[in-house]
Amino acid sequence: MPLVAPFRTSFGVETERDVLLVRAATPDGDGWGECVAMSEPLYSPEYADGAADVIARFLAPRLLAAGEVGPLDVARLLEPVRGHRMAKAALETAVLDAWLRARDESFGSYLGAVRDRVPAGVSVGIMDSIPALIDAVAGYLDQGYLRIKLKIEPGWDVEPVRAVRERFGSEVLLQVDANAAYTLADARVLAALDDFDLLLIEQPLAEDDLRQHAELARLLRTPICLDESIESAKDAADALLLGACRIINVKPGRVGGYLEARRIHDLAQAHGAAVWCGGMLETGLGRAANVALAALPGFTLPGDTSASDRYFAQDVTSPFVLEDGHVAVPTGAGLGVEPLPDVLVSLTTSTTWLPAG
Ligand code: NPQ
Ligand code: MG
Repeated sequence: MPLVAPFRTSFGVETERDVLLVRAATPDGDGWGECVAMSEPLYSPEYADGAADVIARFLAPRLLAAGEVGPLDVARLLEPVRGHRMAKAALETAVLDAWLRARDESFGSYLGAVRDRVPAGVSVGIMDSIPALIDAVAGYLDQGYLRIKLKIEPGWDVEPVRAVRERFGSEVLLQVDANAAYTLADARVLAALDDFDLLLIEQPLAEDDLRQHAELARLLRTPICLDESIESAKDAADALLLGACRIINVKPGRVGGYLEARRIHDLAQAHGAAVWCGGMLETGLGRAANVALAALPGFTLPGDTSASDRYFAQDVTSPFVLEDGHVAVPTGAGLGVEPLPDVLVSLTTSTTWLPAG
């Protein structure tokens, strides 16, 4: 799917989204799951073609051999296969969607949503110049986005943050995301961001730098939020108790699914830590489930739950839109949205059918 504009982060520039969808065909009807792996292993070790391969060869066969499978069975059946959380999440989501549609219950209701709409934030890529960044942020604020996240990297950090604060004022909810681009040796630059009253700094150091994040946290006033480092509820417990972060960006794909994502929510709530729902440039299918998750009570910060048109001119489902800076939680059964058949056909480059038995 072509992106409406190139999206640049500290790990590269993306101009299109390679999307992998899973359809679970069951006697009671279909269910959908979106695998959030990128086309290249730059955000995490998983990548779309690899996820399709591990699903076809190792994961789906375990489910298909298990007979009747409910949503609570999937993680246990796939547990012997190490890693590949994004691939596993797509399968679990497809099974959960089919199961919920058959029961006529929505994702939000099942997960424990307490809101019918969620505040929307937007992630703003690294730009070629400060004026270009100011224009982009102005456009998103005009559309009503309630929180701005600036992507940063060494050389694009203090000055863009200063420029956005000076132009739009101290009231704008503002945060930054480094996608692991710094080391502890950069602590002084990162501490310079303390002057700008940011909500948080997301994943400044490498994903396996939990101890270093705890050390950095002692040098900063701005709360550290972890994204790439948190692959499970166990990781979340370790990070919170180590003092590596005070906030967690919950991405269901990164942690193996919506059920594990909910465990992280519950754990963080018990710990008194805030969570928010991240984004991986999902189509309307993944976005629907994210918005449902973001409606849980512990999701107290706006997420990267943007409208469809932040990324796509034509979404796979009917689009999610911004209303008064919020996105509505779907109320229909399961995800509450389905692929538009013509759009799905026009975008599909390959299909693999994995028969049961
Ligand atoms: C993050 N997302 O929070 C990610 C990273 C990210 C919305 O900032 C293609 C597919 C490009 C997935 C670029 C946001 C991507 C991607 C960035 C995910 O770290
Ligand atoms: Mg991030």
